[in-house]
Amino acid sequence: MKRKMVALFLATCIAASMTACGGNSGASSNDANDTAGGDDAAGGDDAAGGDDAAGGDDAAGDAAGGDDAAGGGEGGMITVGFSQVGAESDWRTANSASMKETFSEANGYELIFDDAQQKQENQIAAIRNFIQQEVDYIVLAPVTETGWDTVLQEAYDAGIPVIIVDRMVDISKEDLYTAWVGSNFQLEGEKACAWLDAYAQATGKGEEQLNIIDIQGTIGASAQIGRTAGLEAAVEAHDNWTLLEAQSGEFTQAKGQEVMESLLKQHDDIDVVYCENDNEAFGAIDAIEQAGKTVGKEIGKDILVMSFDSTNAGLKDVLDGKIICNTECNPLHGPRVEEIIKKLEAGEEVEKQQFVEEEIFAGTDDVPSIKVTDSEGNDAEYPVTTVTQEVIDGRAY
Ligand code: GYE
Repeated sequence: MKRKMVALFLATCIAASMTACGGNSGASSNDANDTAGGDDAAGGDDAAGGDDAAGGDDAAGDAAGGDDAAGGGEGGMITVGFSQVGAESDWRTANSASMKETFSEANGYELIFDDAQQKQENQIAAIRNFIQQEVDYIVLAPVTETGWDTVLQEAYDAGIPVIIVDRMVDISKEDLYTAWVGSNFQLEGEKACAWLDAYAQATGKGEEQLNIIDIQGTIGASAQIGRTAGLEAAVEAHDNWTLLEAQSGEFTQAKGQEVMESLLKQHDDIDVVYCENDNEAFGAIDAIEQAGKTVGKEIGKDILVMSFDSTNAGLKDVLDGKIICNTECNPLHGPRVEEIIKKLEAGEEVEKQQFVEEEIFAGTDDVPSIKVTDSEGNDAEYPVTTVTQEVIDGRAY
């Protein structure tokens, strides 16, 4: 709607005088797409009214980004097209709920929510659809990191700011998205492994052989890449840790169970199962128990199940002694994305990348805190929360 006004404005300018409104002048100074810097001429911003021939119409690109709205524009709603990965996990459900709650009509938004059922081709189609509908913002929770250049270029050429949420994109030009907000997945993996190391030491098992299984997330998703990398680095750093197998459970309970069932048939010496999310852990626990083995906290006797997300159901399993350590991944991104949009609407700068702070939970109090060394060699200390019913009740997801 707003974009049409911009098109009109441009058309009028063009008819009147090319010099009066060339380049970046006039309607826009939207930081979101300012980086467009004029190369959107190639992209043909037809959506803005077929006037791209009029030469370097980055004004169209810029303005389309929403700055013309300047606080809600003509009293209209802000339209947000959200391409969601799917509904594969409890985390995802909480994430979708957060987005829907935030981008409600009552809050002044029209949300076009698209569930891609874990398929990138569906996400690409959804984004093209959003471009066609001339939404004010595109929000993308990408299934995997690669394969986004073409469609994000299309959004960019149409002048629509793209906000990436949760997993990251791996693209050739950083300008193709405006901002990203999500978790530091590698840090999550490092925290989990630091906990395992400290726990083994604290229980006098630091020197024992640990055979580990990694039930990975969707291959190529940032959450998988980071968590797997964190584990691989820790295995590398411990002579007595062995990674027996790494297989994808696709972040689902069903696949987590299936993978665990088959790995239990191949290995009778598994000490630790490192599940890359809660739902995989639920499936793995079922498989372990059905195979007549125990999940628990005693190294050498039980199979220790580790997990990520710290959803309510995941923490309940920690309380019940089934998951030993659960590293938080916070899904409540709705308000964070809204904050970015509000800043863009106000013409303010936004951070290109924003990491969310997260906790770590355990079923024992043997390890009160963990230390993780970052890539620059700095040590950071994180307290470990022992799960109680009160802790679970006090959480929003
Ligand atoms: O951990 C998992 C979900 O990308 C952080 O995706 C997200 C992950 C989350 O399916 O449960």
